[in-house]
Amino acid sequence: MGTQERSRITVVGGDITEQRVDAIVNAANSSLLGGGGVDGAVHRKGGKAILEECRALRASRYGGGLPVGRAVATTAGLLPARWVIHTVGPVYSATEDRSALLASCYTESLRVAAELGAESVAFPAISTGVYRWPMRDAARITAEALHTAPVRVPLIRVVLFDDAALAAFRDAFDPS
Ligand code: AR6
Repeated sequence: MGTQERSRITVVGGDITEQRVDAIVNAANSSLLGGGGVDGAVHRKGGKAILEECRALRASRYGGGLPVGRAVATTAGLLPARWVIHTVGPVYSATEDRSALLASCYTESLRVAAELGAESVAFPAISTGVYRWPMRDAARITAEALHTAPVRVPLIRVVLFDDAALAAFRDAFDPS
């Protein structure tokens, strides 16, 4: 792949719900019916249209819930983005290596974004909150997944909520 065809990846501090991009990624759970953290903020600020589409997806395609590592899109409701891509991160385990599932959240979300025709997509640090994944390890897995993803979206932005997360992700994406 030529240099000009690579995605441009940026790592910034901020709130995922405020990103003016085509698609933001939600760190959801299998139920698709909301929760805390990013998920809570997305549904709170995005309004009821998102939840209604999530309910419809449960009724049609994901009666058993969205599997870990998969992704599905809905409207972004009142948010500045056009779409929300919901993905389900793995709960961190110290005894079982679930890093392929975490990487899959990123690559599957990019695949869905590309299918939608999104030209920009913003990710939070999936699984590093309620799901307890250690930040530096998550940052390394995320950088690897985004740098080697088979699907290209022109602009990828990783949005970190606090200084420690931002530092960990900056180190992983721009090691020096
Ligand atoms: N913008 C960007 N990052 C944020 C924001 C925000 N508005 N809010 C929190 N973070 P989490 P998970 C950071 O817990 O670990 C929910 O209940 C946060 O500091 O949102 O994948 C779901 O329903 C952390 O670094 O997602 C699931 O049940 C990161 O985003 C479960 O939590 C992810 O934290 C998913 O847990």
